[in-house]
Amino acid sequence: MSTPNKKTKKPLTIEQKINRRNFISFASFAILAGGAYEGWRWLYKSPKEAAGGITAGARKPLRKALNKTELLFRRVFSDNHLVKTYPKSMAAKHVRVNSDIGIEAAKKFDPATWKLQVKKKGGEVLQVSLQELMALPKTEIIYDFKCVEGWDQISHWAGVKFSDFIKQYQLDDYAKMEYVGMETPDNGYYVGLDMPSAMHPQTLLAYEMNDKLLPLEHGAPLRLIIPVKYGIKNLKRIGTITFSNTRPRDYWAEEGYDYYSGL
Ligand SMILES: Nc1nc2c(c(=O)[nH]1)N[C@H]1C(S)=C(S)[C@@H](COP(=O)(O)O)O[C@H]1N2
Ligand SMILES: [Mo]
Repeated sequence: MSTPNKKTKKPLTIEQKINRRNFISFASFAILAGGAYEGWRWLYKSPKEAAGGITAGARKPLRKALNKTELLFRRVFSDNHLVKTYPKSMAAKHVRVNSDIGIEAAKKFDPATWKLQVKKKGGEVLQVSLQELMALPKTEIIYDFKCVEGWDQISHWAGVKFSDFIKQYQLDDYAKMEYVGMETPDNGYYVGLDMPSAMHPQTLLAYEMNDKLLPLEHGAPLRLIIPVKYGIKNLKRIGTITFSNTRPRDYWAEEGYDYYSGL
């Protein structure tokens, strides 16, 4: 028996094939472009982070992505991943002075009366003099210091490992918290650090540069040297240290820079 209703399918001509392919690629392009545009609009319309927060300026979904990346980096590069070091002969003799927020030359500062203030629980403040710090085991480092503005320089620093300082002053319980905050004595410049980076074996409370006590413009009498981070986190002239489970305030993160600022 024949099936007369069934349509016979003629093979497509070359021209029809080309038209069909053109149509498919245009349609795919239109869908993708539309998707990209909608995605951009979604991001653009999504709320910004609250002003005056710890971080600022980014759209919330972007910050979420940044925070996820940070977590990944913190897991991968935790603890004993060491920053490359160099021989002393390669250290710069003339060390660049970058910026002086919180340590302006015009402000009066007397290193002789300075003491490091460590804020403990219940309002207790541990005060440590430079002489006391210098009596602790000394550690040196020569590494490539990097500023987010694009320059880098091999420089030579010495002081007390932050982790040694924690041990010597029995601050181990504080080091179990998530963050450390450091501020200049005038509170003009301040940084927040995740505890694994602060406790990293190359992080120093430095009082020397090129075998001499720190010059004022490099943060005398004590600065932070944290080689796993960009320059912005290497606070010059530490006045106070705090510990917390929430992010301490951070000068450049408030301006939209990455809070973690890891290398
Ligand atoms: N108190 C204070 N610390 C600071 C800064 C600052 O402006 N004030 N600038 C930071 C930045 S952006 C960099 S790159 C380094 C530069 O350190 P240097 O001047 O010793 O080279 O210090 C960091 N620590
Ligand atoms: Mo910097």
